[in-house]
Amino acid sequence: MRSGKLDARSTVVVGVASGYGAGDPACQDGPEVLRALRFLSDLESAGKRFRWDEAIRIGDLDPADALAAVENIASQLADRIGSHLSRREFPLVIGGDHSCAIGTWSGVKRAIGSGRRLGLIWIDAHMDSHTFGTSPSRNIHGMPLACLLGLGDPRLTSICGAGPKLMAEDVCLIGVRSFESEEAALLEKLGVRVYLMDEVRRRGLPEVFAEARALVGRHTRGYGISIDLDALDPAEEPGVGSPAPGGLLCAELIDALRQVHGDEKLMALEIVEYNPYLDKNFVTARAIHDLCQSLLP
Ligand SMILES: [Mn+2]
Repeated sequence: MRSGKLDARSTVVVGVASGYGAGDPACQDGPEVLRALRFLSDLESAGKRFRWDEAIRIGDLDPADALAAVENIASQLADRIGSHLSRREFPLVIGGDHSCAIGTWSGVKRAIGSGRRLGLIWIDAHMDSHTFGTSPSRNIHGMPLACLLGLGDPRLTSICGAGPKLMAEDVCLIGVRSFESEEAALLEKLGVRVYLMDEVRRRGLPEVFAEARALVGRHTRGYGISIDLDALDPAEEPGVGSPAPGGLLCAELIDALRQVHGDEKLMALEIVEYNPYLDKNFVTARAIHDLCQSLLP
């Protein structure tokens, strides 16, 4: 095991019981199912310091008001992330749909301070870079990256204060293969590096991932990793919110994440869009466990 400051930190899992940003809310039950399976708690027996936090829920809000629900979840999650980081705990966020990323990374950005920059590796079949102006579905889980870059509904871009939480040159996407032209145009205009699945296949994930890490670490205090499980190939991993054929293999992503183990610049990890109702024999639940095991301190 490599040494590094991160090895001293214990991991706290924050489950986000929210599918309000998705067309189908099934992902909201993902954290509860994973907790009941005790897959993640088993990491303790591998010598990792580990605990589950109480799950984040909307309480008495009207779940039909998706924007209010996502805003509420993001705000709670950002506060929770801030308190964990202040205790030097390593936050592992388990979604829920991907709209929770607005809360996770806004919270990390606030915690590292206004004068410092945050990098982010976004591993996803999609770009998640819509706004209400461009999204055909209007589902907010297609918008979190745009929000974090400062574009979108003010109720979502002003979590933890107005303004972008990420600068375009500190962000990259890996594994993309399903997107709308407006999203691609937005990311290109901003200058965000996108590693489409074709490029990953051509160069291999280890090389692409190493380059991505260098990119998000170059001008930043630290960086995060956000994994949408639909980045993985649905032929292997059925339990995801929006399957898209031709994705990453779980084993190659695990190998890539091993590069990160012990990296003190890794601020938090997020794994989202687990749909337990589409999972078969908990194979995708097991994949989440294995992904976490590969890089957690
Ligand atoms: Mn996503």
